[in-house]
Amino acid sequence: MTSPIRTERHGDVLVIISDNPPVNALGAAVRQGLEAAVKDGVQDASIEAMVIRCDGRTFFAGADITEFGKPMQEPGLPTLVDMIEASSKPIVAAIHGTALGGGCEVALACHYRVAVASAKLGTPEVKLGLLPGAGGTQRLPRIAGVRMALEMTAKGDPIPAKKAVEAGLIDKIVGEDSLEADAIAFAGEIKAKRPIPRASEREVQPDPEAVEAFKKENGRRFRGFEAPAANIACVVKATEVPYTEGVQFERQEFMKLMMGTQSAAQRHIFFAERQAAKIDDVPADIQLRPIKRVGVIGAGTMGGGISMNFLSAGIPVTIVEMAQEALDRGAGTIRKNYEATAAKGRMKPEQVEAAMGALTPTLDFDALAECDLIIEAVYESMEVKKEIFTRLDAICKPGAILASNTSYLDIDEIAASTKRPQDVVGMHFFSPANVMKLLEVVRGAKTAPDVLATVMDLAKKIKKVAVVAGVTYGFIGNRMLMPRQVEANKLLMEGATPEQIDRVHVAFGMPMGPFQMSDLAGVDIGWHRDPTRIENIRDALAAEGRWGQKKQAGFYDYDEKRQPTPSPRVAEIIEDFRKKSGSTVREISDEEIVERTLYPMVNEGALILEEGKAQRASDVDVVWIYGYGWPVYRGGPMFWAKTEGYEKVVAGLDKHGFKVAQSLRNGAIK
Ligand code: T1G
Repeated sequence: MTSPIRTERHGDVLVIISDNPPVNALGAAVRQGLEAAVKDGVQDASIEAMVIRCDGRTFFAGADITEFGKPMQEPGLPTLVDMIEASSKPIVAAIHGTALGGGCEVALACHYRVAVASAKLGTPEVKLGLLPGAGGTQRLPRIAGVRMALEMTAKGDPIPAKKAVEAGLIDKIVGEDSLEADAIAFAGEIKAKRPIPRASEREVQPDPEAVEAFKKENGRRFRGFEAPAANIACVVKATEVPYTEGVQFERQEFMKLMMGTQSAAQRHIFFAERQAAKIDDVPADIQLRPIKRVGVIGAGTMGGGISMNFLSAGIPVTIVEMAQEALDRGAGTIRKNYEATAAKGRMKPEQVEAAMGALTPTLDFDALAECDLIIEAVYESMEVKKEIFTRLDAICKPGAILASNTSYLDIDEIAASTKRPQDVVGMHFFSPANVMKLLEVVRGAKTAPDVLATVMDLAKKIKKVAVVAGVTYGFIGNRMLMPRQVEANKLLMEGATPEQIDRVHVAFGMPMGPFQMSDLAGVDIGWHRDPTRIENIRDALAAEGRWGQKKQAGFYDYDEKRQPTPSPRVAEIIEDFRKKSGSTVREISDEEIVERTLYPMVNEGALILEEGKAQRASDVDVVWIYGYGWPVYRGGPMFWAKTEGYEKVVAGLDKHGFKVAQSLRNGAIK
């Protein structure tokens, strides 16, 4: 097998090139090739300096994650980077694309780094529940200081080349089209310079204030995660001991995380997210339909958020409303949201104007005739949606894709109201639609493969994580949410309180529990609006105007900062209902709450898979991570059930009389 590493001589400079698509992951063959090439360069008397660069779209994007958990082939990355740094001849890293994780560590072990302006450097290992395990936590603070090292390791977001220069991580920005030539020239300039700068030999001053400030600032963000604290501990260790001791500590911490369930869960989600984009029975190279203009029906919260996704991606949008006032309000909210983003420095004013310039608000429904994709985002009424799709069928051009943003309703029934059901699909965005990453793409019985593939591809362009769902009430996410809400309400009747149930979910790692979520979404969502008809606790709250945060009262009372406090009035209402329904009130354990609110979700996930309403279990996990805030370090409901143990989950469900999905009982979830 040919090595992914080759070398080229340019005078007395040896250029070492990696060509390991798609992202030059530092797999065994790459490591072995690099080791051999550097050794040759050191031994070859005619070589004065070396350059390491990569072909393809990026410099090394890290260790090869697919090798994790398998027997490690020598040289390991820590050995390789130390060998590179120890070279008696200077080595220049020539960086383009994203130098991430082990790739960044290889660059830090090189004696100099040049990069194109569009390049990025990062140590995202923490997003895999890990830490930079090849000297990164020891070299970064020595070069860029404690604060920058904490930012890069414990948060894991890459930094642009310009910022890397300011931090001392990059020595020179070179031409986008002349990376190799400029790197060779740079090597020529430094080849004779001595001593050769080795990051591991540099001192780094302790900065306890910065460490404490960093921990304080990010406490909420790191809640529940093990890896950030380990990253911080390694960076602090770098300020206390010499490099050789520091890397031993780093290795220990790395192995602890690698063996843990959190990293296994986060690595699972890394690949699950990429797998979700693949449609099993549709060829990857299917011809996609061109989407040059998008139409959105409804300028409410969802319609506005949906439009922003396309405007931000440079795709013009025609947004339609029934009344001028609603149209102005909708367009106004879009502008306000963009201006708020610009005020935070995350957008330039000219970008705001460009996005708003691409928006065409209109009362004229027929203006949608020129759109390639139309997304209906009106309130949940099958009758209204069928009327809209019938009208779209009459005016839209052949090949236009007709999509509904329904959260629950039957896409096949909506499609049947047109003569082109093959062009109809569900695009279920999550609120706020311009922020939430998840997009459930609902495949109807007649949805054409190229329609599905086009929408899945478009999702990437608007920076969404798309998952294919079949037609079933509530699709994947909401269908699994329903048994949780039902059980949560039953538990209230039997003795639990909203605070207890929510506390268990927050302790589990959810951003909030079922009742806090209900208050955020609106207790009145789906309410029959008849205050005299009180059939459950939610009716009683809604009848009293306790519609949630927007009314500063729901299952909780809220202060002006929207901080929830347990409500004596709600406790009265619950007590009243228990009496009326003759419920036996008893002590409810936290464990029972997990068994009755989370296990049924897993069970529903298994049923969804058995019915073919989701392609794979990992898709279900992606839905809950990106749509409902399920803690990524638990890998999603289906992955969690596996780590929990299917037998334990089945036993818990049996104990409470649930009908268990056969595949779950057999432990055969795919
Ligand atoms: N290892 C193996 N495969 C990888 C990979 C990696 N590091 N990175 C990407 N791939 C695959 C990916 O699964 C997909 O495969 C294809 O490449 C394209 O990726 C010791 C321990 C680089 C920003 O965390 O963030 O180094 O689906 O679809 O959107 O300290 O990939 O096509 O079959 O994501 O253009 C640290 C992970 C590793 C970076 C490109 N590095 N990668 O994004 O393409 S741990 C990372 C990314 C480490 C050391 C430690 C992104 C990207 P397939 P893609 P993209």
